[in-house]
Amino acid sequence: MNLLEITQAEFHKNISECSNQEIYYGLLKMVQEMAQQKKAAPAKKKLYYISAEFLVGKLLSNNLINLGIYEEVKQLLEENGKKLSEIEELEKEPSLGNGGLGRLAACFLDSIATLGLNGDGVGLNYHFGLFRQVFENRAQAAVPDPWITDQSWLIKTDVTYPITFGDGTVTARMYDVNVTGYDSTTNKLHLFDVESVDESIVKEGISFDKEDIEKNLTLFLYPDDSDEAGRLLRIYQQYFMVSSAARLILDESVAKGCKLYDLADYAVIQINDTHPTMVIPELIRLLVERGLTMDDAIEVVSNCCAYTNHTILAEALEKWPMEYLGKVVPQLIPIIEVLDNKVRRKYEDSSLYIIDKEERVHMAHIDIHYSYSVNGVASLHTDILKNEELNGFHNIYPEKFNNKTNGITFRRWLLHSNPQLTELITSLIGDDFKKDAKQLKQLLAYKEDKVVLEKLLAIKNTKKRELAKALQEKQGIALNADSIFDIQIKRLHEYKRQQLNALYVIHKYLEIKAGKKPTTPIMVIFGAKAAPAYIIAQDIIHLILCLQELIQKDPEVSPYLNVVMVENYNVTWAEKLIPACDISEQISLASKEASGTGNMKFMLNGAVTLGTEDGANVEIHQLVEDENIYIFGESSDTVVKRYKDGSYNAKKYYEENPAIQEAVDFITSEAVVKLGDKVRLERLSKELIGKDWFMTFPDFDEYVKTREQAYADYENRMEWAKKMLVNIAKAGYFSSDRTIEEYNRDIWKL
Ligand code: 26Q
Repeated sequence: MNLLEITQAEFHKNISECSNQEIYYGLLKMVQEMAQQKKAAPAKKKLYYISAEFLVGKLLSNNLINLGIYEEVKQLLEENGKKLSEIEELEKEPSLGNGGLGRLAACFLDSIATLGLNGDGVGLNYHFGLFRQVFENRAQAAVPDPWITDQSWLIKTDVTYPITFGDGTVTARMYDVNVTGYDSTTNKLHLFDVESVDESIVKEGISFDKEDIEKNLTLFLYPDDSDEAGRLLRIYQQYFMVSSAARLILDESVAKGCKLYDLADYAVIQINDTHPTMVIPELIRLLVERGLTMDDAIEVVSNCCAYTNHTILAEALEKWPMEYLGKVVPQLIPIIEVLDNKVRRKYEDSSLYIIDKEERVHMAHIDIHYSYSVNGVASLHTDILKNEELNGFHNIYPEKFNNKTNGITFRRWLLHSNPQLTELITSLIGDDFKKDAKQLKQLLAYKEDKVVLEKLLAIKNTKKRELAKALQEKQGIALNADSIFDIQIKRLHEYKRQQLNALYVIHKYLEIKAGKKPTTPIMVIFGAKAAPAYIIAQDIIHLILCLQELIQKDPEVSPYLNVVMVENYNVTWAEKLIPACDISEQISLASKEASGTGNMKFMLNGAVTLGTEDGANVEIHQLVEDENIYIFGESSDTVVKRYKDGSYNAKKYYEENPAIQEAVDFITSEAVVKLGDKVRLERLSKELIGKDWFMTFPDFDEYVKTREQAYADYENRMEWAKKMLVNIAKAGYFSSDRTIEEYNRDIWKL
């Protein structure tokens, strides 16, 4: 049915008579029908991309684009006096992810469907996604963010499984979300849920009774793991997810005629970080239950599974105490012991064991021993895995290790978020780039074309004004759209070093106070949520919010420098922020950011990167070359060495570098303390001087210098526009279509 037929059948109204809500419902229904009709024909071998997070973002526009009817629908609505952009506003964003890993999974689903590959996502149907962030008293407060409404993208299925834990059984039900490919077929995202979840158990903020599993299992995207109940709940969630997935995989494979011995001909499982690792022992358990010997089951499963590592941060590597696993999933204990024993019999090196001396299970070790592929997510990251973090494993399984540099879907991060740029590109090189991102290279032919460069600048200007308007409407903040937009948006984490950016802001503030004024005003924009239990991260948000207010109220400084922290940064905000950006802050401590994917989205939209040689920045640097990127900071080798020999001494930098001292002292100065919370500010300053675990001080001088150079270069608008153009032209490599082609070529072989 077309939209008019739907509105007539459902509401007995013509389109022009419908409310926006009714039109949203009509479009949802229409899209679901069209998507269903494009379901791919079942192929023998299928990919199951299991992930605890799928940060899909709003789906309406994306689906309209992928189904090829965006323009048509937009026009139809206009003819009826309606605006698609206003209807989009009504959709709730499903925030079923924390950040990069979850958004990557969503980009991958788009590319898998676009390439027509037979592959579905499998995850959890959290009733509340990542918390909604509100600022109260210049600090972050977290409130639940329900996203499931009567009219949602979820389709309830008849598929149910009983899932048994140490203390009882729950019923898992599968819900499906259609994943439309661009000008291609439709795949599925399967989200499992328990029917007994009770949203009313949420008390203040996002706290809730963590004991009552039946009521809370899929209530929240994993809660912080700072207490035992929270950690146990996470194990419940993980097992619930992978046990459901394992049954689905076996059911679908057997239905296609699979004899369990040749499961690997029917199913490949991509394990997205260690969160789904229990799928390995669980599948082994189910195969043994169905008659395979333990040894055969282990071999079959190992030939089905591939593991992606997304981090080298020690604190993020999951290690579950045997005691916890024994409580939640006692049925897996004997299997994990067999897996560990096999390793012990073969290797003397205890760093390779699955169960350590303290009786903790190293989830990544299960993955590495019992998968056929282990990949990192950018070339530097994979090198660090091979040569440092997982070196012992690389020595015994060199053939398993491979790199798959991350990518992003251009449908959301260009076509949807920047239609103006999309149109300009199309007018210059046609529209093949939408499916073949390499074609963007053709833009290099326009590097000296003044008319094109002027147009690029004009589009950037438009996107800045659109962002300013949105921030005015949603947060009551007035931006000067003629400023340089310098943006850092990503999870708040010390290794990402928002604190370094904040120290720069202080430095600049003091400079302006002393009479040194920038030529073009600078607008520093932050967007970041911090884990509720991560105190220092909360303190950094507090500092930024204090600086925002301090500067805003200072007429000497605010004409030249401003700081804005976007409230509740999410995918929807990212779609508005990225196209408006001039300078993309990618300033992690070298070696710590596995890849980053925001860096790619910014580049694609004509922002120039200011960054360290970390993650995929390294590859961006190689592609755009020195004159189109601003690189600073110590190398990952130096950083790794500093950690190894424990030679870093923050206090020494603080004492010996007056610029650092001045900036750090300002955090606890009267001007800031008057606005803020003394306890928080003093804790942050003490943390920096006494520890600075992510080594901001050694990079400070060079960061300031490089940032100044970028601002100076910005003044030559034509030269800057060339940098923008080169960045856009070279972004093709970072299409997730390329990444997925490589996964398929090297790992999945669908
Ligand atoms: C672990 C244990 C207990 C509770 C939570 C967690 C946990 C949760 C989320 C550990 C890690 C995550 C998310 C990690 C993540 O988003 N990593 C990012 O992945 C991106 C995609 O590969 C990379 O681009 C980023 O560099 C990386 O930080």
